[in-house]
Amino acid sequence: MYESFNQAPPRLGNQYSGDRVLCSYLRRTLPPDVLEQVEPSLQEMGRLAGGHLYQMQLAYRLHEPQLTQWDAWGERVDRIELTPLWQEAERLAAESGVLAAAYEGRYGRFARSYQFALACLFHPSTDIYTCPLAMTDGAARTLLHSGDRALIERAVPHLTSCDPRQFWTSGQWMTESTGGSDVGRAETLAREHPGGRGTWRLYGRKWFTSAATFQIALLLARPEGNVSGGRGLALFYLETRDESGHLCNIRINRLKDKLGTRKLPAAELSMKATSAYLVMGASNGVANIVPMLHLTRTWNSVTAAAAMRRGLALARDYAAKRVAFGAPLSRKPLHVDTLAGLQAEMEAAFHLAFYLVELIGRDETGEIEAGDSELLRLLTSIVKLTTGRQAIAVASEVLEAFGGAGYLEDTGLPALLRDSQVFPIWEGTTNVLSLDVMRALARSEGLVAYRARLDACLHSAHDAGLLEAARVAQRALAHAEAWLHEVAEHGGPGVDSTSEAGARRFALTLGRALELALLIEQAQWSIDNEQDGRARAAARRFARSGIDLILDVDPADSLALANDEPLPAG
Ligand code: MFK
Repeated sequence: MYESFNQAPPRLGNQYSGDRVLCSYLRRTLPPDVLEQVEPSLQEMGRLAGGHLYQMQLAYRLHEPQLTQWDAWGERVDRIELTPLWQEAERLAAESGVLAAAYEGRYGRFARSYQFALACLFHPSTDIYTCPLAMTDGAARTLLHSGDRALIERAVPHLTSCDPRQFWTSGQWMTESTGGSDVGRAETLAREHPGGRGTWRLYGRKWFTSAATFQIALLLARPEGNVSGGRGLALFYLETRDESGHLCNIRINRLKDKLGTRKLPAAELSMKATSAYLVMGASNGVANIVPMLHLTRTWNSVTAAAAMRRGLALARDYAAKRVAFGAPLSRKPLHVDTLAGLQAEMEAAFHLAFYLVELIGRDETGEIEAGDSELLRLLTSIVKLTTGRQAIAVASEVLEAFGGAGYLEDTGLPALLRDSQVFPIWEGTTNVLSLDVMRALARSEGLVAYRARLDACLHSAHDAGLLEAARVAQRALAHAEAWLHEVAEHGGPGVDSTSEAGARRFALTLGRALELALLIEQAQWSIDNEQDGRARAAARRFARSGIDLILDVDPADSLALANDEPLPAG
């Protein structure tokens, strides 16, 4: 029988040692003794990510979590069966210390860089098991920040345990059907339990929670009689299950039927007289959950970069082996040009996300200056919104780089795009975070520290091949500052309709300009210390990829276009 041609599929090698960007960044930023100590575990995670875990991902592609609500005899059970890869990831996450690395205090301010390097390797091969890890990290940090000794002693050792039998994950329950963004409209009611020694009873429905594998949750509810809005909400802690593993007065209504992240059992659930404890008082819940949001948004940023990196690793391997029109794609100028643009986006996103991680490391060890604290608050939103948009653009192009194979489910490739679509949506949409940036700037000097950091990166560059790229970053920031000055003059402090309409372009410009500056800093270091020009190539390419996105837009045009309202031609 005639044997037709079969294309060899893309393969992955060790995802740590094969990652020039991550390895070079860690060589630049970690003290050599720290790098020496952490490298074996990064090698091991890289080996698993490119091997066993990736193979499982492909083998169990069709498995999805199953919710069983009733047993055969009519008992409500709400049992979730996880996919085989999630079961494996749960064990591996604990044993390899993807969370514990940030809490065991071994590497001081570098602990966060190590932790997120592990997460970067772990994420693309574990079907978004990083969702419960992000929530758990956020919960541990929020509880530690609360200073509530009883809750800290009860929960934090579990949340940061390396023993899978002791390890707990946390949920984050904020979103209700009244709003995923306007959280202050939440309807969940809290009643103090008379004689209950500080226990409360919660009543309500959470429309979208993180992975329903949690042993605890941090959530928002409104103590009876409190004012409306975010100030009237309070932050609560609850344990979801009793000793025998049954949910306590919580019903899982359904698992959410999502576009992507389908292995992640995100749930809608109802609470009826569910026991909970206040964290940090009976009001200001939105403000009190902010430490959790900051960490989950950081996870979002790092994993967006990691997802881009995975897509590129596959596309690059494929380009080397796929022959079309007489040559491998890796030798075709237009294909090369396309992949080069994607690589530059990914490297930019990586350095921005890891700069945020560095700031967190310094903040948690008390080694941060006041200006950088304000920068950290500002950047959390900027980095999340910038990397989220990049992840979708890169994933979409990666699929196209495979031609028709990128559109076929059994290659495993379409999931890259579906899973990336979530990055700009959950944990704050691009627009909501852009408005957060405007609010933060109205109250703080974050932009001063931002400029100082950008200038420091650019001043480090002396290679002639980087100077034009440095000028692009400078010009973008100058334009952003001028725009901010103009809208402040026009509308006063705070967010008015002009600044609101332009907030997204402004925030993305700040994100992309700092990405470019950080890339230039890395490039200069890599030229000086590794005699490697690839980061410089990334900086030069990224500088030509639309850094300054600020435009003059007529609001009347926007109203006419968005709402199809009449617009006189005169
Ligand atoms: C791999 C990663 C996996 C991730 C998996 C996720 C699965 C889970 C699915 C979800 O749960 S997604 C839902 C996530 N939801 C959000 O992220 C909420 C998005 N909305 C916002 O962020 C709104 O801006 C916000 C809810 C905060 C607005 O609410 P309010 O009630 O209008 O609050 P307001 O007045 O802006 O802020 C209240 C206080 O919090 C203020 O402080 P003060 O009371 O001291 O004045 C604010 O300054 C402070 N605050 C708000 N945002 C802050 C902040 N402080 C610091 N940083 C921020 N970002």
